[in-house]
Amino acid sequence: FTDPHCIGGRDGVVHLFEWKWNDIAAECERFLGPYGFCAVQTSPANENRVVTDPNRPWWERYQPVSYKLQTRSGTEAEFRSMVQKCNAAGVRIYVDVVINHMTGAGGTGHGTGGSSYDANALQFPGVPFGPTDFNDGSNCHTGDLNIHNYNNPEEVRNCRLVSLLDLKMGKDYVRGKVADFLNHLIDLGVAGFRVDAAKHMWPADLVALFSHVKNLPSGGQPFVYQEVIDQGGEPIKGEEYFATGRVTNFKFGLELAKVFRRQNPMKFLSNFGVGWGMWATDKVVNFIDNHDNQRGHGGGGGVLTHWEPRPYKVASAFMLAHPYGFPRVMSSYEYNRANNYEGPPHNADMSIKSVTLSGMTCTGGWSCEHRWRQIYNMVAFRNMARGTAVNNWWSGSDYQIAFSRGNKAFIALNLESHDINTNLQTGLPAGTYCDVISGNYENGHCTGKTVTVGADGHAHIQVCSSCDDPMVAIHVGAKV
Ligand code: AAO
Repeated sequence: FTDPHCIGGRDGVVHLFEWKWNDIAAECERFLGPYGFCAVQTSPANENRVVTDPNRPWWERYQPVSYKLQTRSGTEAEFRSMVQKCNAAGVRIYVDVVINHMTGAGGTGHGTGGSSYDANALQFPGVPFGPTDFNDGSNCHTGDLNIHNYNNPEEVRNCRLVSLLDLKMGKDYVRGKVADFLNHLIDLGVAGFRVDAAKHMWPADLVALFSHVKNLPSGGQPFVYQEVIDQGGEPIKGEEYFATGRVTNFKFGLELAKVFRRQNPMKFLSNFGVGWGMWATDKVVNFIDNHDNQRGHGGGGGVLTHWEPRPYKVASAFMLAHPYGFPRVMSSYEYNRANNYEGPPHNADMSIKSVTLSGMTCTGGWSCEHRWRQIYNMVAFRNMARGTAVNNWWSGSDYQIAFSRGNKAFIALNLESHDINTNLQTGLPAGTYCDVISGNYENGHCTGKTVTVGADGHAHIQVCSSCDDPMVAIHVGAKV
């Protein structure tokens, strides 16, 4: 479950949060394939509750009504076509699967696919699930059936997360319905799953569930990364979930936010990864921010986001330059930060707006961090450096570092108030390289600065201190 099934030496996934399937298909063909992204994480694909108060918040998609593939992102036919087009472009699809629960308690209504639900009577005829398919007072002892105490693992797994009706994953019938859903996605060509709220399910139940999930048509188990918020300080540990895949590494973004906000010296990154008390490289999915913590949900606060572009780009470049773990790039939309429930850019009828482009950048309220040059060029850097270690580590002062990835790539980062202006070992073969932070490498030419590496691998490295992007990055795929 830990193999991301990347095609052709790619590495890393972009979360196209709330994008429509047709837009993702187009993005795979016109951008993600050509620019070397391994995969897309989609928003939940199955039918969810239509929430009207507040009006169509992003979080309605975390309240399943059935496993029909019909949401504001599109129909099953559109989903199928997206997966086919992305696979053909060499880009894998991982789906965010919400399998711990159904809707919030209370109320009746319908879902995005037209199925009815009755959250008072615990009836979800679109699956169907009924009252005996949910945890209740027999194994959740909090009185109101909600989770209050994260220090009690039984409560976290048997009671309701923010009142969401908690499925009895210990029951064969429930596991069967969920396995059918996951197998259907695999039949459509999906290569992996982000398992929402995995912390709220028993690890043994997930083992039992995934024993019913088929292998990919191309061979091997699907890629599975489980959302377990473990920042230390609670009894539930991420490593309890390694039997069924990787775990989302929430320490990663918090630690890098401290470093790139100059609260912890960058030079200490020399042993970043396992040396910082984080899990093994093949057990983690890393990210600077996610759709929750960028807006204060799910352990929010503290992380860097696109709202702070300068340190965010530096942190993202470091994540992509460093070999530790499997990276996830967040691709956001703009929202009123006082209303963190705001859904994606939408039309008057509340349907999601298509992503629009102006040159390389997105318009119409879509932030598209993955189309920022400093980020997509570092995806290419990472692909080129694949399989190499950190070498030639250098730190000039607390907030100036540089390192190479074997003899394939080299990066220097500067958060001091004075420039880096020195001769450094890059590890690279002699030649002139394009700095992919300040420009693009196009048809053998560089639109930005260049760096000349001598026969001994040394180069004069200058990294500005007061500029927008205080870094320089070169790799063997961009030699002029
Ligand atoms: C909505 C409404 C609710 C309503 C509910 C039902 O907002 O008021 O009761 O509907 O009607 C999303 C939204 C929710 C939304 C939900 C359903 O975020 O607001 O509820 O959809 O529409 C926990 C879980 C984690 C979860 C996270 C949000 O463990 O799994 O809460 N994330 C996922 C998704 C998320 C989604 C769901 C799950 C549900 O990514 O988008 O919810 O499908 C501690 C615990 C964490 C816990 C947080 C909760 O974190 O450790 O496990 O996350 O608390 O805040 C420090 C600590 C850190 C701690 C944190 C607390 O940082 O180090 O450990 O403080 O802030």
